[in-house]
Amino acid sequence: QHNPHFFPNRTGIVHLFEWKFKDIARECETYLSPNGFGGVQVSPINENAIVFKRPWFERYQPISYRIITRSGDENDFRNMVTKCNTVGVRVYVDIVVNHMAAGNGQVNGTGGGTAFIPDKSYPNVPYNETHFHETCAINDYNNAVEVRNCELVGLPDLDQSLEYVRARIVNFMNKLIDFGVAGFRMDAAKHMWPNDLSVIYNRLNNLSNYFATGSRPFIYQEVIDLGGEAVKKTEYISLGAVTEFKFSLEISRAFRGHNELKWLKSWGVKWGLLPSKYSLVFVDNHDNQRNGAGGSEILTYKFPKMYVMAVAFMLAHPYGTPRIMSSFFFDFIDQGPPANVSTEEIISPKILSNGTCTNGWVCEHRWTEIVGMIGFRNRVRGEAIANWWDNDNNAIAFCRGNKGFVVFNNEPDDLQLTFNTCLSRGNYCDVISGRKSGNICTGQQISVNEKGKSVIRIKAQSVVAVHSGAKI
Ligand code: ARE
Ligand code: CA
Repeated sequence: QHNPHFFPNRTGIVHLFEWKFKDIARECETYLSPNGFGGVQVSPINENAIVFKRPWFERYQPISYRIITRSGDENDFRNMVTKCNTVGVRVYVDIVVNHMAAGNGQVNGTGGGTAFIPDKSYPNVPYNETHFHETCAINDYNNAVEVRNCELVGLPDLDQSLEYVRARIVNFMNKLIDFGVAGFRMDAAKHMWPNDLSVIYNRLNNLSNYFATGSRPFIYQEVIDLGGEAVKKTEYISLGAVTEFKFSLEISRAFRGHNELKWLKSWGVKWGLLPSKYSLVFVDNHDNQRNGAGGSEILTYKFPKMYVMAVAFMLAHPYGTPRIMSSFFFDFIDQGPPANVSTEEIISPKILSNGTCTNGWVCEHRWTEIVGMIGFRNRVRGEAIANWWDNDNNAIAFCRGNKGFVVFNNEPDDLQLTFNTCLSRGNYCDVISGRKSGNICTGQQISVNEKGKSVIRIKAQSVVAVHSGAKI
């Protein structure tokens, strides 16, 4: 359950946060597949509570396991999964089963269902109060029992030790597996007992016929462990991968200039990160781009220069399974996705002729630098880091075998030096400032001599990356 099942020569999971299924299907066909992305993570797909002003977080308040949200219905979801798989892009679903919706009285769902919260009654599952833990609040993260059996921000807490609850969860997840999903993000896994999760995961079907016979679903569990709490990320790694929030924090700190880049030479387990195969990595996610774990250190689209460097490093370095955040613009924390003010329908991203998005969507995954580094990662797969170089401060460079070379300059001034690129003689397109288009580079061109050397100029706070797939 640690294998993401990417198609060959593909990598990276793009979180198309709050996108509609129809738009995701089109994105798989027209952009993600042709550009080598491995898969997409979709926002929770099951019926959720309609919360006043439609904040993004309402998707984390389940009303039932029927597939119907502002992203679309079951039919839209199935079509999307089929289309994405057909063009070689996998689908991972965000699964919210630690809890159900909160509220004061009756709450309405996105599929026309209702719940009556004071009785913990969710008739469209159905769940009643016997399926939940006693009401208590999580205040003390040093108490594992409280973290697992009390309520996360007041959300009624399901008891996954009960056979009835396990069966509801397994049935929901198996239905999605049979539709063709490749795996799941397990929301709030920290708040569920590893043993209960183990029973649930073991009852999941093998993946559908889009996958090799006997394939198990990829599972990545949301366990925020920055140290110093009762629940440890290592409790979950035998069950599946874990979201490595320490990666997000440390990489953000480094590229913010709060820790010299030269230290990244030992990036990986020496930094207290999980072994690579257990580690789902990202610069920011939908929570910490707003607040929460890591807080103000976390780099996001709001700091484009530093953000691009951090994402480029994540993709250039072989550690972990990378996830790219694809956001909508927001001014305040609770702000929901772009939507029609009267119908509250989500507005589709519009793609401009230069390939970037508008209508309120950031589409980080379409930034030249980020998609260029997806191409880099695919090209250098299996090649070790070689020829590490640094200036003893905030400029670093390395090769990936003899297939790729990358240099990061987080100094206040431009840098010009002769580098050993490990590449064969020829001209290469920098995939950060542009791309290879036919026989020309739309950005900077890098000439490598017969000794593998090249004089490269790297602007302050930027990256240059070349690989054998972008040779002209
Ligand atoms: C909303 C309101 C609350 C209200 C509640 C119930 O904001 O004020 O009480 O509804 O009415 C998301 C939002 C929440 C939102 C919730 C439900 O972030 O604000 O509550 O949806 O709509 C902990 C958990 C971790 C969790 C984070 C947010 O361990 O699992 O808190 N992350 C996931 C998702 C979230 C989602 C949920 C879980 C709930 O990614 O998007 O919440 O499904 C330290 C600890 C961490 C802790 C963190 C909190 O770092 O180590 O464990 O994370 O602090 O910042
Ligand atoms: Ca719980």
